[in-house]
This record gives sequence, structure tokens and C-alpha cells, in this order.
Amino acid sequence: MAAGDYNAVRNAIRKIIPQASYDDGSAGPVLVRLAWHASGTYDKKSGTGGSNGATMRFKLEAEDEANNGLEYARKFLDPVKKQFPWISYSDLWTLAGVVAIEYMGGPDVDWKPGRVDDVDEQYVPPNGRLPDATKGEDHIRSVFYRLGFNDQEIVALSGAHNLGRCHGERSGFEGPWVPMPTRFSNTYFKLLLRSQWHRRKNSVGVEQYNDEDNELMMLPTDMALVKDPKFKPWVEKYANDKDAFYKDFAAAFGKLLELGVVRGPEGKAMRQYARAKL
Ligand code: ZEM
Repeated sequence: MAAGDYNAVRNAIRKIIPQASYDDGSAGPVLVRLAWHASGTYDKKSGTGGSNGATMRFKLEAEDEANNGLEYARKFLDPVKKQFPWISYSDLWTLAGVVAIEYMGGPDVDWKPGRVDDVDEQYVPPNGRLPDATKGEDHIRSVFYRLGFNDQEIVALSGAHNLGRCHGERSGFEGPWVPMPTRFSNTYFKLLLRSQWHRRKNSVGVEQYNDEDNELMMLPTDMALVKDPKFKPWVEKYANDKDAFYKDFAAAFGKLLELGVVRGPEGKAMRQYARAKL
């Protein structure tokens, strides 16, 4: 296969998304989370972190508690990397998020190649840059403003919780947000507004919000989106206007995957460029 044939890589990613014996039969949600966590370490002030470098291959970042379970996503992609050794892990992880969103019925997201994998640990960002689900709106803002997002983009990105589930042994939280966690939709926003959520301790003793039947869940950070007077209008908008959500999600997710990626003249992302900007 010719180097640079990203459509061939996209097809190979589509083939590994159905995983009969994993979760809800799909690797899609955990691939989306891998792309997000690879990118969400960015810090706009120092220019450090972000998807370039694929620094989650290194122990410090792989073992950040926030990344528990993402080894599944990385393993699902191993055969694709073997088939296309010329693609960098940093491009593969971000592209897999894009392909997974599209595969699950979500919007097309702009994606550009050119990320270069780091060869050593020198640029691994410190642990603790990803959001903590036990916290509230101030914490959410401090993390996402550090990434360069505004309130509208924060709510749009949070709509990714239409996908997948929480795993007690990974995060301490349990359950899916929506009844069909492998279809992209705006159901998460509708449920945030319409369901009665009660706070309870789950089976591992962690406080979360559940619906009447304890089948669906919300994190404390999810509930902050309807408590906060600036976030809530965006939740209402996306609950009522699916097209607006898809459009805004695609823009914000595309922006997320580009954080910290500074490309040189040939399109290759380079550490020298990132540092020159500091
Ligand atoms: Zn999530 N997320 N996330 N998220 N996330 C989980 C799962 C998934 C937060 C969070 O703590 C958690 C964004 C924002 C935020 C996905 C995508 C995106 C889980 C469950 C937690 C605890 C992990 C587990 O147990 O396996 C917090 C606090 C967030 C912001 C305040 C953004 C932004 C995302 C993408 C754009 C996805 C797809 C999942 C489901 C993963 C899976 O394995 O099913």
C-alpha cells in the first residue's frame, strides 16, 4: 500500500471498529476517547502537550489514571499500524477518532496528517491535565480554557458522551449515558434536560447521577453543564437542534485534534517549531 494513502488507513480502521466481545460490540467510543486524551493535554501558554508526538506511548502518560482503559484503544489499532507502518501513531490515534465518529453516524471532521512521533520521553506532559469528573464548572473551565476553548465549544465537545460508557475498574464510574452508546446523536443533551437524575453511590462507592432505573448515568461534570447558567443555553440549543450540534461538534473536535500541532513548510509537525513559538 502506497505511503500516504490515508483512505486505505481509514478503511482499515473501519474494519477494526466492530469488536463482538468488547463493551457494546464496538471499539468506536474508546477510539474517540483515545483521540481526545492524546490531544487534551495541550497547554496553550507553554505550547506543551497535545496530540503531536504520541507521548501516551511512554509510561508516565500511559499510567496517568485518566488514561486507564485506553490501552484497549491502542491495542485495537496495532494491526492497522502493522499494515501501514508509515503512519505515525499520533496521526493514527487522531484519525481513528475521526473515523469512529463518522462510522457511528456522526459528522465528518476535518483532519490533517503530519504529526511526528517523539522518539523519547522529553516532551511527555505532566499527569493531571485531563479533566476530573468529580468536579464542577470552575474545573471544567480551567481545563478547557487552557486548551483554548470557549463555553459553547465545551458544551459541544461534551456531546461526545453520547458515546460509550464508564467502567468501574477504569474511572470508578459505571454505566452508559444513553441507551444506544454506539450511535452518535444529541440524546445526551436531551437526557441531561429531561430525565430526573438522582445522586447515588455506585457499586464501587463512587458518587454519580443515575436515572430512575439506574441504567443511565451522568458524571458530576455532566450535571455542571445544566447547573451553570452560561453552559445551559448551549445544552438546550444542542438538545433541540441536532444539525447545529453536529456542525459545532465537528468544528470543535477538529480543532482539538490540531492543538499543539505546528506544521513546517512540508506539512510535518515539528518539535522545533512548537518550541520556537514559546
Ligand atoms: Zn469523557 N469520560 N470526559 N469526553 N469520554 C469518560 C468516557 C468517555 C470526562 C470524563 O471524566 C470521562 C470528554 C470530556 C470529558 C469520551 C469522550 C470525551 C469517562 C469514563 C469519564 C470518567 C471512562 C471509563 O470508565 O472508561 C470529563 C470529566 C470530561 C470533561 C469535563 C470529551 C471532550 C470527549 C470527546 C470529545 C468518550 C467517547 C468516552 C467513552 C469511552 C468508552 O470507553 O466507552
